[in-house]
Amino acid sequence: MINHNDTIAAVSTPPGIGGISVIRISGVDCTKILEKIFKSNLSAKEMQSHHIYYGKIFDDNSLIDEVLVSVFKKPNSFTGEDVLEISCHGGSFVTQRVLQTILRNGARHAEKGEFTKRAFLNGKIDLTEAEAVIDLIQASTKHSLESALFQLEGKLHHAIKLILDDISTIRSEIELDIDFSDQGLEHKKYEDYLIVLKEIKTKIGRLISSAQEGLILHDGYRVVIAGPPNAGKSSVFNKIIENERAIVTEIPGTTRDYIEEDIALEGYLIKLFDTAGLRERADEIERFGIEKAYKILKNAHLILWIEDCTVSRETSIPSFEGTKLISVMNKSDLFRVLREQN
Ligand SMILES: Nc1nc2c(ncn2[C@@H]2O[C@H](COP(=O)(O)OP(=O)(O)OP(=O)(O)O)[C@@H](O)[C@H]2O)c(=O)[nH]1
Ligand SMILES: [Mg+2]
Repeated sequence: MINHNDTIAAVSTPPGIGGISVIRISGVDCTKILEKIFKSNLSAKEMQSHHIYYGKIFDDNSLIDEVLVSVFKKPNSFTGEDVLEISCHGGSFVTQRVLQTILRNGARHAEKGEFTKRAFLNGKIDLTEAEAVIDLIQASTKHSLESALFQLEGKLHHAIKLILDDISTIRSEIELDIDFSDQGLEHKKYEDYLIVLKEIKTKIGRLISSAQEGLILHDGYRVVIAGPPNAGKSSVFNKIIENERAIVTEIPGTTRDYIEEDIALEGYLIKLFDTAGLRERADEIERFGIEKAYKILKNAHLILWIEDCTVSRETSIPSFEGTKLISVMNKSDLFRVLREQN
């Protein structure tokens, strides 16, 4: 279990060679740790919230780096706890040495998303914002990033709140009507309530369909390459990902288990699958692969159905409701050769 009374630290800038790296520390021991490792004009206790201090980080007596420390005292910080942000010189060696010094002097390495979790637990951000910040940290493509930012701005939260307000208003009106029904007061007609309720239902429907789009942005668009054995599925897969990831041979039934690769296409995350060739007669191992292929196909957004155009179709094309399908006739070069021979 995570202990929220301790002090956590982590590098909060992306890895790599940058000009500056920022290490964030949050928790009760911020001042104590700073006293031990940081030398400046003022002592750590004298430093004020929302001020930046120049000084040097020492590990015992050896100088590691000249840094700037931003101080945020609780509750006016991102996590709601005492927070320090140490800007040190970029480059992973120096940054890691500063971080190791902080960890040796009383902090624990933060788990992924733990600063955000603390901010949520201390009431600094709501749950949708917390999820969005974690998505933002992990966003792998431009569109996922935009979707995370959209959520972060609280638009989802706002849309849900408006619907809840509508429901609460109509509920009070109905309750009032019931309570004072015997007093001859004018009240809304049944049909009027129905109109408002239908509007609420439409708004909820719109939110649900936008969630589907959000899911694709978040988890990726699932494109599954399928078709009969030896049609050239793995060749197409390798071509798309520009890597010889899947084994290609002239033996039908080469691909047994499915293979998955993530690619970015115009900012969208695409999850591309290569699957075992589908056929009736198959050995036991191949049959396992075919079963798995059908499971993957059921959850596909798009099926790329690959066939060898020189052989007649034996396997029927699977169809799943809501799944798009593009049929590809492969080995067209062989077809040309055959035509020329005849
Ligand atoms: N001439 C020609 N050969 C191709 C083409 N595409 C694939 N091949 C060959 O067809 C054979 C089968 O290709 P794969 O990509 O392994 O086919 P697959 O559909 O993944 O096969 P399984 O995994 O066994 O189901 C290999 O020898 C490929 O080199 C093509 O467009 N033209
Ligand atoms: Mg294959």
